[in-house]
Amino acid sequence: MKSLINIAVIIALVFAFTGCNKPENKQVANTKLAIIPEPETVKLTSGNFSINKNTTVYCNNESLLPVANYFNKKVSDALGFNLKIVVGEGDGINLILSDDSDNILGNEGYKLNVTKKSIAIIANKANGVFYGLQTLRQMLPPQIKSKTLQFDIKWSVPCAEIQDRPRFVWRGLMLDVSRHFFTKEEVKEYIDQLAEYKMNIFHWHLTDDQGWRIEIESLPKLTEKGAWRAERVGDWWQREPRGKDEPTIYGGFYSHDDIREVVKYAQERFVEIIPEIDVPGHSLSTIVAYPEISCTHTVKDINVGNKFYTVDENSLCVGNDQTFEYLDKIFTEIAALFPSEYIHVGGDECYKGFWEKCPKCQKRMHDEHLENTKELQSYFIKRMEKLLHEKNKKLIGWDEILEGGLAPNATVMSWRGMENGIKAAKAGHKVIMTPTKNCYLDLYQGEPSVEPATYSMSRLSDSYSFEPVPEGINPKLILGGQGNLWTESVPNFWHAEYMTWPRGWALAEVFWSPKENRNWEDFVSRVEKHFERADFAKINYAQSMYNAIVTPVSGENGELKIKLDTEIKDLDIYYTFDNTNPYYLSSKYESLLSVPKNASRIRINTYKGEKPVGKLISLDIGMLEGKLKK
Ligand code: TNX
Repeated sequence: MKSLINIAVIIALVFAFTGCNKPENKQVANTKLAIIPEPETVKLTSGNFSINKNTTVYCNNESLLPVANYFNKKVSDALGFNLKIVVGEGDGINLILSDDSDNILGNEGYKLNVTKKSIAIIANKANGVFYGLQTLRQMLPPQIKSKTLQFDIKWSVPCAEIQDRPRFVWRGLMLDVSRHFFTKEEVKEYIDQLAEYKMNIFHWHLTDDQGWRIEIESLPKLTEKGAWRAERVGDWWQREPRGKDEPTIYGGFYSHDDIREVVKYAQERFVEIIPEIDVPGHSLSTIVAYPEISCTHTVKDINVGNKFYTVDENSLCVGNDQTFEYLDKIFTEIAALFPSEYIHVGGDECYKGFWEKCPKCQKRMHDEHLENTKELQSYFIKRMEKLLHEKNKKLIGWDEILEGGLAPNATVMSWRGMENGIKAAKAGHKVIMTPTKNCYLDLYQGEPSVEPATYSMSRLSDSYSFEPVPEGINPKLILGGQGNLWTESVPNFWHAEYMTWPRGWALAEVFWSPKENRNWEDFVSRVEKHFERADFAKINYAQSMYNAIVTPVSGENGELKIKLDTEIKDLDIYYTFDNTNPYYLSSKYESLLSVPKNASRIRINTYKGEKPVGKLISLDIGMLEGKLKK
């Protein structure tokens, strides 16, 4: 008995000395700091470091001056003064490139130590220091974007020890600038926003059927004709094609100087830009400019969002050698403008119907012993890979590039689920996972009746629960993942922000944080704090996670029953069938609802206590009954 007591005493002492009995684990500590993406380890210590007019940023190496300036620019508007920035070290904010590379931190990791006297951010590379500064910014009060001084704020940082590094090397967001055009300034703003959440890849979808957005000096018609279409609003695919004499006034493109400016801006934020030129399908804008590289040579209009697929030709002619001459010109300029290791060549959703009837394509198939048009697409992609290789670039394509045989060194972006990514990885190829269900930022993020029109559903919880590495697959082949914002239904920048955040924050955490640190409820609590930060920063976001989830279900006799739910916890749902708006004194949802006789609508809202937090949802009972029958 005595020896048992001794053992218990020894265990208690060991725990006391190692700090294992501290109530504050890293999860709790970060719930307080609310950093997104969640760092690998966080320990809060006592006290604060205060920033004032005398605070100096010390760089131990001149190469860190740009990141110090970036940090100053971000916080000085809010502070109302500039931080002094010098090379050296002292009591202040120290940015430190470590002499001997720390293997644990790698290329992008950092350590952040905040004491009452000073702050130290230590990393092997400037990237890591940049990410440490992003964490530091999130430990400060929200910073307003504009010269409005935040007088009554205490600019202090809680003392803490953080060690952090990313899980994946590819942490991306894609923006489609073809369906709707986004200005150079907007693109820069988007890049700035993603870098704040430690994302490092901006995939720039530059061409599609609805517009060619990058100047190609050797083929000027691509932007003279391909960048402009008739102006339209309204639901995508329901729009009227351009009228006979209608002017093509909607659009725009980036000049070479614009591109260089954006590339530099991204580099300053450690973001690599992956340009995408979508070929051989999705190429209507190319064909509008140069009909001679299509199969039928018919002159066409840029698509305005009307139905055209399979009717109007939008694939390049693969039988025509001129197509490859043009592509060589295009990719020579692209390769010179973008320093990235990879170039994305699209390859998705290529309609092959015109190839079937084209004598040149048929001859190519005969000469190259290709059995079908899938193999013709594969021939095209393999030729593109060689063409890019000559320009010292590697090829990425959407997962359709697997069809008909994958090019030997291609990297695959898996979008139609994970299966094609798995197939490619099993064949030894590198993969970026971006399945629609989890990563498509153009989909609904909550109850469709209160969201702008789009299709299908990908909620915040779908983004957050995404796991890029499938079981049994070598994790080294999964470079990471990315969120994709297709913009058919995104006509302006504030709506692009609305669609991106907070789902993009969830993806940022999936791609950066250790898998075992992920916790949905904790994430939601941090998202709420980031909503507030975004308000200060004038960044739009969606609060769809507060809206009720409505599901029609079939009762015992096939009658309509209504199930209500919420995506996040601690919300009460109130509803009415009497054509009044719900209030916290209305009926509270407890279990499956039966529809009262003659009820024509159900109205629903969510509350936190007595405060409405969701959007008022009003649904026609007949419509819900109709859904049940489908
Ligand atoms: C599929 S994903 C596409 C895009 C559309 C998107 C809409 C992919 C490679 N192709 O062209 O914009 O769906 O969600």
